[in-house]
Amino acid sequence: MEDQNPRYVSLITKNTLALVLAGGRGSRLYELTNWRAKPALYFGGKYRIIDFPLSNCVNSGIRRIGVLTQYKAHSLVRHLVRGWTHFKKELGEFVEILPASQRYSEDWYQGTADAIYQNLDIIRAEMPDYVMVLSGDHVYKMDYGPMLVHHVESGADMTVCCLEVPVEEAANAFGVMQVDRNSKVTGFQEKPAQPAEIPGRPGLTLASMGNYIFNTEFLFDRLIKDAANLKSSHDFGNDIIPALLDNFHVQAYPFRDPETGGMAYWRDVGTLDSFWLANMELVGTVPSLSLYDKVWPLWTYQEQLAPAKFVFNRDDRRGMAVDSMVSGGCVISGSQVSDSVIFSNVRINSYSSIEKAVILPEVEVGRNVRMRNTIVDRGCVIPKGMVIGHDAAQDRANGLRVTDSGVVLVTRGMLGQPEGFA
Ligand code: ADQ
Ligand code: ADP
Repeated sequence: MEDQNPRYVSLITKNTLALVLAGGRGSRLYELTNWRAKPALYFGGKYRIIDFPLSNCVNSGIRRIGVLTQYKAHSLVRHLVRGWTHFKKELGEFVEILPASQRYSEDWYQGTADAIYQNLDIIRAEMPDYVMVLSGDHVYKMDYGPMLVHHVESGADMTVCCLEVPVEEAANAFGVMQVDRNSKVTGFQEKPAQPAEIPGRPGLTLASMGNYIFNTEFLFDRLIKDAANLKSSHDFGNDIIPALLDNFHVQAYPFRDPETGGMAYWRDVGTLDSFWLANMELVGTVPSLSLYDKVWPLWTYQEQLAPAKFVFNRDDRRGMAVDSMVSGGCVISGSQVSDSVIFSNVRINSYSSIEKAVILPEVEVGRNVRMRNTIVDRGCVIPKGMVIGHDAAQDRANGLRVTDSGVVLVTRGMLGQPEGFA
């Protein structure tokens, strides 16, 4: 097909409207998502999670994009307005913010399907051939073009993007599905306690990534029927997909690494441990996610900042960062940083030692601080001499959150510092 018409993929992506679901809290991130939705959470030194699906859209040639917001949207909206709303409407490109605004009923968005339902008029105004519903919660690089082509060529009514994950990771966390030899979905369970294994692939199950493609008319029909169903929780995974399997064609699209054909990089970063670990992976010598890939640039909002500066103290030979990423506006002065991800405008003062830390923007670390295995939320001032991540009992006594595997979270609230500044 592609040989016959070299513009085939671009014709499909051009006729696609992407709707990114960005209203979820991500409750297993605890205080990190007390004041921001999970898609607004910082990741990788200068990005927010939402930048990944949005960059994927733009790089895939899908340039009509709506972002559906609800929970604690201020930080997300501010980021989108600053970084993502410069598209040219006259070229048929836009990123529009679609907050829950009670247009169809008195309610805020209920489930994910209701969030789309409440924007039917906006879809209708665009009238794309295909609607791509994307989760705004995950970190990955994916060309959506091949998935759209797969959808069109399979003749499906709907396509669900999936990947193989270990059964224990999927249990109670992901929708899982069964497929026939043509990748047609034959069974779907939302967050089962015991996900079914893939035949011949022990220990693995086929999980939904929460990314869907619908033929537009079909989506309208299903959402209108679902809205009238009083028993429905109006959620794609719980209600819409399971109800389709008997009478409609739901196709599975396996997301694989485009170069190796093997397991693709995809991180849910839904817990403090996985958020910390996914950031730590980035500072490894050859990380499985490259942020330096010119073929698949990752876009974000970026403030104009001075270069990161390192002030070396010749007496005790400190004032450097190794195996780390350090963003603009940072000053690392007379202190030692290793295996860490340091976001913009962070100050680290003399005699401190920082190991395996993820430090969000505008943090100030006082002198003589010892910190490891820690996530520091934006705007914290770490008092001089504080020791974090060396003794869990002490951390807890200091009011910090320590996970079972020993990752420590520090927020302004925990330090008794004012939280309400933007
Ligand atoms: P979950 O991620 O648990 O499962 P959900 O909490 O509904 O599902 O979130 C899906 C996406 O929608 C997220 O991006 C979230 O931010 C957003 N969202 C949630 N509620 C919203 C609302 N009211 N308005 C707007 N956006 C909202 C889903 C699927 C599973 C699949 C996993 C993959 O249901 O089948 O395996 O995603 O993570
Ligand atoms: P981000 O770092 O994600 O940009 P902020 O830390 O600025 O987010 O917080 C997001 C929003 O929540 C801002 O409007 C901020 O003022 C508000 N906020 C944060 N903490 C509090 C708090 N404790 N009380 C009231 N509002 C808060």
